[in-house]
Amino acid sequence: MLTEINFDGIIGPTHNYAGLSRGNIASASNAGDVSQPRAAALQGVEKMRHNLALGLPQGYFMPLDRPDAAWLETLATTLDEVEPHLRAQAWSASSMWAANAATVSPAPDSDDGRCHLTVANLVTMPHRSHEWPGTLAQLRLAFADPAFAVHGPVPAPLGDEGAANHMRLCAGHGAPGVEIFVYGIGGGRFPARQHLDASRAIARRHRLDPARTLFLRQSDMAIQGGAFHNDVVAVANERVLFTHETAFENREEAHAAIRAIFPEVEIVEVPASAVSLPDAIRSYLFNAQLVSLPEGDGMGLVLPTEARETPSVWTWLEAHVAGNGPIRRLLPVDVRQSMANGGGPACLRLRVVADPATVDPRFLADEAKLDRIAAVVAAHWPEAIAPGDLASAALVRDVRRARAALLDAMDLGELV
Ligand code: SUG
Repeated sequence: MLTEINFDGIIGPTHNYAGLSRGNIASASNAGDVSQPRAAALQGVEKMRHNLALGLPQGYFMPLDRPDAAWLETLATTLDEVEPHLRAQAWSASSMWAANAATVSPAPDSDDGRCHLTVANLVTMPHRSHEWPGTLAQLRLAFADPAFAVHGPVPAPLGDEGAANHMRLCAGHGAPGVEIFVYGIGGGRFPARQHLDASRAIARRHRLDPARTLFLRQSDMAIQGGAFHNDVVAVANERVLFTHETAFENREEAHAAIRAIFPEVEIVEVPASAVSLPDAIRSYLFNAQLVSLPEGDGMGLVLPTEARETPSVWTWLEAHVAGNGPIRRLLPVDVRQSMANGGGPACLRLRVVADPATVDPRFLADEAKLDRIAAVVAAHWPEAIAPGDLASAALVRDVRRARAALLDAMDLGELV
C-alpha cells in the first residue's frame, strides 16, 4: 500500500550558527550566536513523536559525518590549518534539512512505475555543496528495493535544491499526480538556488509525463524578500495548494496553468494585505507540513510555534479554521533551534510516497526507536557550541563519537 512517509533529518551534533546562507534572513541574523545541538536534536525528535502520534508514518535520516575532513582534503587543507570560513562550511549540520536531500517522484507519476529520487547537488551554497555524497549513500541504503530508482546529482553549475522547490498535486497520495517544479532566475541581491535546466533534467530522469508536469518561476519579490526556497512561501498536499500571494512570478498565469493541468485543485491563497511577505517569512507560515489526517479528519497544518506568535498569521489561520477551509487543525511544534538557521518543520522532512515494506526498516521510526535516538542525543550531543569552539580538537572528537554512537544504536554502522 502506497502511503506518504516523512523522513526527518536528525539534527547533528555540530549544529551551529555561522551565518553561511546568504538570502536566508534567519541564518544571517543569528550568525555568531551560541547554538544548542542537544536541545535542537531533541526538538526534532519531539516533532517526529508528535507526527507519529497523529498516526502519520515517520522515518529519519542519520546526520552526516561533520566536520567534513574529506571535503577539506579536496581543498588541500585540514581542520587544523583551514581558514575560519571554510572551517565553518566543513562543520555545518545542514543535512538536517531533509527537504533539500532529494527530489522525489512517486511511482504512480513515472512511466516505469518506480519511485524516483534524485539527490540534490546544493551547489549554490559551499557549505551545502558537499552534502550529496553522504546523502546519496544513505538514500541508496534506505531505498535499495527495486521499487525505487535513486539517481546521482544533476551536474554543476545547474543548481538543484531538491524537494524544497517541488510540489505534487493528486487526488490521493497513491494516485497519479501532477508535479510542479519551481525555479528562480538570479541576478538580484540574493541568489536564486534552483535552476530551470536542473528541474527539467530531473523531470526527464524521473520519466514524468510532460502533460502532467509544470515548471513555474518563483517570484523575484519572494526570493529577494528572503524566500530562498519555494517551500518558504507555498506548500501542497493532495488537491490543496496553500500559498502566499507573492509566491509566483506572474501570479495569474501561474494559477491558471495549475488549474489547467489539475482542475480539481483548491488554491488557498493568503493575500499580502492579510499577511505581509516579511510576516510570512518571519513566522514560516508556509514552511509547514500540510498533512492528511488519518480517519478522514481533513488536513492538519504542522507549523512552527513562531506562527502562533505572529499576530497577522495567527489571525488569518484562526479565521480559516473557523470557516470552511481545508485546513481543519493547527498543530504548532517547537523547532526553534532549526528555525534560527531558517529551517522550519517542512525543511526538516523529505516526503516519500512508498509502501513502507519496501523501505529499509532501519530508517523507519516507532516510539521505541525515537526513545533510543533521544537517549543517544541526551548522552552525547554537545549542549552548546559557540563560534570559537569550531577550532577545538576536543570538540571534533566529541562530535565524531556522538554520531558514531547514534549509528551504532540504530544498527547503521555501515554509514561511515
Ligand atoms: O539552505 N540553512 C538552510 C536552511 C534550509 C531550509 N530548507 C528549506 N527551506 N527546505 C539553507 O539556507 C544555515 C546554515 C548556517 O548559516 O550555518 C543554512 O544552511
